[in-house]
Amino acid sequence: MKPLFALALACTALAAQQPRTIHSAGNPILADGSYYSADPAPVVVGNTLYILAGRDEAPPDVNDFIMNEWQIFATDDVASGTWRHYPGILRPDTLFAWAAPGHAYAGQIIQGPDKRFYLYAPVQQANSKNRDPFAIGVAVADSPLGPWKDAHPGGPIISQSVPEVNNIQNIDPTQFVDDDGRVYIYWGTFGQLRGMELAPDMVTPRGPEVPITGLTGFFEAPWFFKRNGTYYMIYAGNQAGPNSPCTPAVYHACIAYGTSPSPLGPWTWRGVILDPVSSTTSHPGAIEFKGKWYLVYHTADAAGGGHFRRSVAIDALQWDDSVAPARILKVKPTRAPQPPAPPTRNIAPRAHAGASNEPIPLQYWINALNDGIVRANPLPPDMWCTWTPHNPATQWAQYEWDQPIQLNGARIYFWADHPAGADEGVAPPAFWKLEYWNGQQWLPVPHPSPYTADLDRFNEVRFDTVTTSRLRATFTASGSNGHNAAVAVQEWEALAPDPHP
Ligand code: FUB
Repeated sequence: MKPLFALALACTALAAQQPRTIHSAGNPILADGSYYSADPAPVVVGNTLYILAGRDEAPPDVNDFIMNEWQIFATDDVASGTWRHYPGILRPDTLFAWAAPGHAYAGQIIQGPDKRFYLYAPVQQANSKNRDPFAIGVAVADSPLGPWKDAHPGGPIISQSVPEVNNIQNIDPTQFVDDDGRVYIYWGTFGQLRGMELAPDMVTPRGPEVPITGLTGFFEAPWFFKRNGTYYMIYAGNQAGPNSPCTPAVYHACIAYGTSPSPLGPWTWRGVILDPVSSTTSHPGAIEFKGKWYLVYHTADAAGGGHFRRSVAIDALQWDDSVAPARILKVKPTRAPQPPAPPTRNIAPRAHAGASNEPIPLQYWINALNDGIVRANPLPPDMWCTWTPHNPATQWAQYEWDQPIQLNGARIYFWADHPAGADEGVAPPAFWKLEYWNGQQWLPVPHPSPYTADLDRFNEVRFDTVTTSRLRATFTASGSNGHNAAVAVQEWEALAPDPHP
């Protein structure tokens, strides 16, 4: 496309189409999988709450952010569940003449001192000479629904080369106009958070880029606001560990927050306000609307959802004003009522899972064993795995129930990135066996059917009924000459003789 024509197209800017009405029964707001939504950013205008969101378009078996456009949800009454949905209102390459298509990542709309609306949008710069082409552009409109036009047509206001040279990925912007009219922007990911003052024109950088520290475990997705004179930054954190208040597995994120007495710090970490959600990424926005505070975030909970097929949710956010600064209470995530689960023989979800390789390497998650989820394209926290640079010849995983239960079968869904027989990476085990605890010792399950270790299906073993409170699966690693592959299990079902509700 000729540059002039592209510029004209961008400046024509887009106004939202007629919305469709959504009657939401609860979270996610749009739950039928018809249109996924991620990275919610709320803004209140008069009687309306608008939520800007990206759109996830990745097929179920693709582990990547395929995000070509933004959308808006709007409501005048959160409790009513009635939302107006404006799908596909904006695309990076129609918004900014200098932007490449795709990568419509997490943006935010705020109202400027001139009462106009400014959209800060992380996009990729076409023809960028930077090592990382992500950049933050600004568009302006008289309504959150547009029509939008580039507020800084010369290019992005932030990239790896403007206004300063930096080496971070310049995404996830959040902005704020303070009571004194001063304007601030914060942005960053992969543990790097920057802050900077902007001029009241909302686009001209006014200060140096300041690294923001003190926000324990900061990973990405900052959201900045002020309440009763205190500055709050909520964000996706990923300090991981078995005893971490944030997340057991490094791929997951909690939403944590910190406070500061001034816009650019110093920041004090204050705690976790949302436990890890069903998608590996978590992304917050907080806002007061009609006297109530809300947290918006995304999950993988919609029909057909996944880590790259996320959907926006909204829940009440509550404050403890008895302390100073006021504390944000932990948000209780809610879901639309679900149909009752059908009776099942699988009683593994009632067990506590343990393994020989505890503490489990932080990229994996022991609770993936019995979470009932098998994904077409799992990420590390979707499985329990034994991988280390030097894999031992045997490892085990174990279930323990509070009460004795009866079992007569088990099913395991393995994951591998190397074929059977490999002596490196993750491969199906050469052999595995089941044992149960009889109160004194481990005994082989009686009369087991043949053990298999195929991929892409459950491997089921049937055995004579035992009464026990512990079941153990021991895996003999694939390998040769003292070199072993690791074992990974996405799901391990423990089967009772009869289905239970
Ligand atoms: O949607 C793409 C990325 O995922 C966002 O930039 C991050 O905050 C995470 O939500």
